[in-house]
Parts: sequence; C-alpha cells; structure tokens
Amino acid sequence: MMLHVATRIVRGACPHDCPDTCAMHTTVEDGRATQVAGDPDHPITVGFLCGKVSNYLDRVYSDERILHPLLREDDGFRRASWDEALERVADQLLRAREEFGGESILPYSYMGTQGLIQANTMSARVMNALGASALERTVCATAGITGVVAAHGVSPEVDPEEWPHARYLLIWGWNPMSTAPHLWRKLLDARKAGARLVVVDPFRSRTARIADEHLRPLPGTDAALAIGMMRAVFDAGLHDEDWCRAYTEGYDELLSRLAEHEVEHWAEICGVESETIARVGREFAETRPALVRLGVGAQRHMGAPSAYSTIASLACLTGAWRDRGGGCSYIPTATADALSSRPLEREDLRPGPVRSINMSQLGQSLTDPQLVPPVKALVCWSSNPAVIAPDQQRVLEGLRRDDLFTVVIEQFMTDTAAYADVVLPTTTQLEHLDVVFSWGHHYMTWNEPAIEPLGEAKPNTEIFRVLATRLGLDDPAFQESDEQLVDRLLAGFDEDGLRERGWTKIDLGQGPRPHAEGGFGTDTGRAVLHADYLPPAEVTDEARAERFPLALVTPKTHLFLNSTFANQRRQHSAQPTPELVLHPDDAAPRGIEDGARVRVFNDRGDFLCLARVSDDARPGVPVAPMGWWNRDYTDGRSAQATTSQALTEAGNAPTFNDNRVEVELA
Ligand SMILES: Nc1nc2c(c(=O)[nH]1)N[C@H]1C(S)=C(S)[C@@H](COP(=O)(O)OP(=O)(O)OC[C@H]3O[C@@H](n4cnc5c(=O)[nH]c(N)nc54)[C@H](O)[C@@H]3O)O[C@H]1N2
Ligand SMILES: Nc1nc2c(c(=O)[nH]1)N[C@H]1C(S)=C(S)[C@@H](COP(=O)(O)OP(=O)(O)OC[C@H]3O[C@@H](n4cnc5c(=O)[nH]c(N)nc54)[C@H](O)[C@@H]3O)O[C@H]1N2
Ligand SMILES: [Mo]
Repeated sequence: MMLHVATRIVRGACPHDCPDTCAMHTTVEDGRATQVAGDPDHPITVGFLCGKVSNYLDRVYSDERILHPLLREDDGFRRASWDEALERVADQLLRAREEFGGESILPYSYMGTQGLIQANTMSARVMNALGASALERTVCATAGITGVVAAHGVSPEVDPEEWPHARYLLIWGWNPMSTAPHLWRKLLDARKAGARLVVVDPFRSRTARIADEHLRPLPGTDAALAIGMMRAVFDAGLHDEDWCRAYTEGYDELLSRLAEHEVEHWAEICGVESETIARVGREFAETRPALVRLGVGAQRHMGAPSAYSTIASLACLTGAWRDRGGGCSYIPTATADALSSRPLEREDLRPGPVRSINMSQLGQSLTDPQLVPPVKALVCWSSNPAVIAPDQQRVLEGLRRDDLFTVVIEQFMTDTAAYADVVLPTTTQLEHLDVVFSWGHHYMTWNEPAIEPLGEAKPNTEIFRVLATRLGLDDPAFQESDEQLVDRLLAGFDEDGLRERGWTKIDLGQGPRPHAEGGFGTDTGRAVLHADYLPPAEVTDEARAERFPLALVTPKTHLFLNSTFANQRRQHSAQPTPELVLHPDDAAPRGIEDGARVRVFNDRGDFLCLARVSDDARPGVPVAPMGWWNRDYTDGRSAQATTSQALTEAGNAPTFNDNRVEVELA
C-alpha cells in the first residue's frame, strides 16, 4: 500500500553566530522535518552544512528541549502554564521597577540567533518601554571593528568571492578551518590556484597546521609584528608611495614611525624572528594579489583596536588594494550594516535616558554593592553568560543571589537557565520566521518556518509580545507580528525575490577592486594609516608574570558554537573533555605529563582540566578552548574563571586572551 506523504522543501537560514550564514533546505514530511541540507546554489554555502548544523534535527527534536515554562521551586523546577509563568515575570519586573527604578532591570542577550527579527526586536521594545538598563553588546568583534573602521571607515572590504584571486593569504588571528568552514573553502580555492597561506597565531590551530607558514607571536603583540613587517617593506623599497599619497592620510607620519625602530626591536616584543618578519613582510608586498584577512581571535587584548588599524595599514602601505582579491578583509561592516534591525528596536519608547552596562562586566554588575540602582531583575535570552562571560566566579556568584530575579528564555537547560527563577521555552530556527544577515559574506538569507513550534515553545518575539500585554504596555508597537516586522526591515529591498530564492546579495556597487582608487568610508575617502603598538594589559606585565608566568588563550572549539551544541551527543562525544594544551617546556618543570589533571589559576579564579602536552601550544602560552558547559569541569568552573573583565583601550570589548595564569598538578 502506498502511503501519501506530503513532502516539501522549505528555505531556511542557519541562525548561528558564524560568518558563513548558510542557506539551508529543510525537507518536511507530514509536518515533521526529516532532513536539513545546504543550498547547493548558494555561492558560499555550496551545498554543505558544517559539523555543528548538519544534524540540526537532533537539536530540534532533542529529548532535552525545554518545551513548557518552568518555575523554580525549592531546589528544582516545576512545570507551569504560560499564564502563571508570565504573571510571575511581569509581577517581578514591575516590582523591581517600582522599588528601584527601570534601570534595575538588565536585559542580557547575544547571538544565540543572528536572525534580525528574533535576536532583539520585540525584546528591545519591551526593555526600552520599561526603562531597563541598556546592554553594551561588545563581546565579540567590536575591538577589531573599532580598529578597522578607524583605518577604512565603514567601507566595503574584499568580497570573499574575490578571495580566490589572491596569491598571498596572510590569515591573522583566525582559524577558519574550524570557525568558518565555508569561507575557508574560498581560501582553499585560492590555494589550489597557487596562493601561499601564512597564518599568524600563537597556537597551532587546525588552520595553522596545514598552512605553508605559521608565525607565532605572543598574544596581544600583533601590532609590533605588523610594524616590523612594514619597516621591512620600507627597507626593501617595496612600499607603494604613489598609492599611499593618492589614497591615504598619515603617510609621512607612518614613515617617521617606521624610522624609529629596526625590525629587531619589534621582533623582540612579539617573539617572532626578525628575519621571518622581514621576509614575510617583503613577500606580502611582492606577491600579488595579496590579502590580509583578520579574524576575531587577535583582538582579545587591551591594545587590540590600534593593532587592527595597524594591520590594516600594512595592506595600504604595499598598495595591495590595487589588485583584484588583494587588500584587507575583516567583517564586511558595509554590507552587514545595509540591513539593520536597529530602527525596529524603538529606542524612542524609553521614558528617558538609561545607563549602559557592558555585557563583559556582568559579574561586576551583579555583585558590586556600590552599583546604584542594583540589578534586581535579569532577563536573559539567546545567550549563556554562565559560560561565555569573563570572570566566571563573579558571574556565578551574581546569578546565585537570592535577591536577583532571573528569567531565561532558552531551548535547553543551560548553565545560565539552571540559575533562573523562571525558564521560558523558545523555538528553534525551523519553527519561526526570520531574515539572517551575515558578518562574513554579502548575502542576506530568508528563513521560512518549516514546522509548527514544538510543545509550548514560542519565538522570542512572541514571548515579548505576550509579556508586553501582561506588563500593561498597550502601544501598537508591541503587537506587530513577525510578518509586519519583516516588512519594515526589508522596506526598500525586494522581499518577494528574497523569499523565492532564499537569499539576495547586498550590492553596494563596490566591484571587484573596491579601493583600487581609494573611496574608503572615512570622512575624507582616504584610508587612515596607523603604526601603533599599545602593549597588552597582562601578557607583557613582568611583575604579574612573576606570579602568573603563563599567558592563557581561550579560543573556539571545532564542533561547538561558543557553548551552543556542547550538550548535543554527536558534537560532545567527538570532543568530550575540556583540555589545556601546554608546551613541553612549560609542562616538564611543573612535573606535568600528558593526560595529567591540572589546576589552572590566577587571582580571579581557577579551574581543573586535563593537560595535553604538545608543542601545538607556544612556550609560555597554554591554550584552553572554550564552549564546554560547566558540568564538564570537575568543580563546575571553566577557563572563564580566570579571564578578566577589563575592557580594551577603545571599543569597550573583552580581553579574554590578555590573561596571565599559573598551572599546577591537581
Ligand atoms: N566551530 C566553531 N565555529 C565558530 C565559533 C565556535 O565557537 N566554534 N564561534 C563563532 C564566533 S562567535 C566567532 S566570533 C568566530 C571566531 O572565529 P576565530 O576568529 O577563528 O576565533 P578564535 O578561535 O577565538 O581565534 C582564532 C585564533 O586566534 C588565536 N589568537 C588568540 N589570541 C591571539 C593574538 O593575540 N594574536 C593572534 N594573532 N592570534 C591570537 C587563537 O589561538 C585562535 O587559534 O567563530 C565563529 N564560528
Ligand atoms: N573565554 C572566551 N569567552 C568568550 C569567547 C572566547 O573566545 N573566549 N568568545 C566570545 C564571543 S566571540 C561570543 S560571540 C560570545 C558568545 O556568547 P553567546 O551568544 O551567549 O553564545 P552561546 O554560548 O552560543 O549561547 C547562545 C545561547 O542561545 C540559545 N539560543 C539559540 N537560539 C535561540 C533562540 O532563538 N532564542 C533564544 N532565546 N535562545 C536561543 C542557545 O541555546 C545558547 O544557549 O562568547 C564570548 N565569550
Ligand atoms: Mo563571536
């Protein structure tokens, strides 16, 4: 007998915080999703999904999904109706506002979903109307953006689809083989055509392992390395004076900065041999087209913004922008900003000005007795601060406060949700409508809901809509549907075309050589040259090094997305245990053998994990990748227990990799 099965393919977009933003096809049979696949026609997705998202259905249909509201009771949670849960939340938020003012409410969200509708639209409206504190969302790429924008303005970078034209790839603080597997393909295309791949990273990442050359500076000294390269370019007469005089500012100042020190001076600071610095600098100038591509990883230290401006200046000094595929790429701010949900947030709904709290200083904000008003209610969605925020012991201490009301909107019982008073169940990408931007390529991607919400889960937008009603917020802004929000977002864009094809390239008319003749996004249209080395806060601090001799780096894992996916069987079983990669020269004097249990500590906190003794780590620079949930660590604390809440010199961004520690056998 033939069963009739209604099968359809639904166009979707991966919502996760990754520069690749894939177009997905979901197969739905009789209301159940049965397969997800990459869109074969999408120029970046090219038909494949990564090791995190290719089994997305395991996430959607996981037994561990939270599918109804939960209320804290004694030491655990009990199931509650939406009515009861919303009543509790509304009551507590209004009470906090009445007693301590709206700013005692702190919204906390990041990029659990990058959807322009689900990330922060209705939520922002509700928080604005309550007069809640503003959250400064700078935890990811802001230090680097601050630096690159200081050099280029908000300006088109080198379109990844042009990267295959490059013949020299200088990949700086980026591990795309793990963290951007589709953009990585574009680099591989260049390599197949003969490009040389040079990676700048203290750690031998997967990308560094297969590179043609690997330069290993001390964390936070990238500007010194870049200035050394520029000096070598100048010494060899390979600087492009004509291009710089025509299209940049600060050329003469740059040359006088370069005259101050020989390459050896910079080599000593960054710990890379001067001959290597000089040769790579010359090769970058002579091999054309030459592309420098900055990652997010090199900016987690005090001086990062000026380091990013300085590295961008290298591509200017050599005139790399003249060539198709040459120049400097980081985050394509111009195309990413072209489609903005900011106007949907409705800051005009605020009753007055509000204070701002930096998301990397959550620990401080929750525990500082001097803070007026104190944070009394935390509303968290699309983020897992118990894992991703620095100075974890302060964060957890804050989350444990009895007088803090916490509501967490989640798909899973994360380390943060475990501290909540109320947990509200939210949908996955297959269950809601959205449009997703990209911070790696130039496409926006449509996400049609493929299936009905599971259980009692609701999209973020809907949760804040129903909460608004409970809070007595009656402005029509709180009842706009997701479709109406999308229409507003896409005003001026071809929405029908986007829906039909699933993705649209944002074309700013930049062409294949966007800055061959200047045209930068700065006020003058000229790139602004920099050669500024600002030392890291801890890495080069000799007094601190006496107590804490090692500089710890906490990069991303291959198969988790920050802490997302770390609870899923396939991903977790492939990387089951947190580790500390330690160079043999650091391990031996401490009596640490491969596989030993170690304690890593400084004056902020400590954590336990297993040591992997390997020269993948640079001497003096151990590496503890981040993302495992706290339950995977013996004492429930991760590397994040050692990281600092200090913010970068500009951009107010975190300094996760500017972190001195000591390691001992546990
Ligand atoms: N598989 C996977 N993919 C991801 C993520 C994930 O968690 N897992 N996270 C996503 C997110 S949110 C982001 S922001 C991106 C990040 O993507 P990446 O930029 O690749 O991020 P990281 O792994 O943090 O850092 C990259 C490299 O920078 C090196 N590094 C650290 N400090 C320094 C330094 O001072 N100088 C230099 N030159 N290098 C340094 C690290 O050793 C690391 O190998 O990836 C996204 N994609
Ligand atoms: N030490 C150290 N710390 C770091 C970093 C580092 O390199 N080192 N990287 C930093 C960086 S670059 C970033 S971007 C941040 C990431 O910080 P976060 O954005 O907080 O990242 P995740 O840990 O992935 O947590 C996202 C959560 O959102 C949930 N979620 C997913 N979709 C939805 C949805 O539709 N609705 C709701 N309500 N929830 C959803 C997921 O289940 C997950 O628990 O971490 C930062 N922290
Ligand atoms: Mo990030």
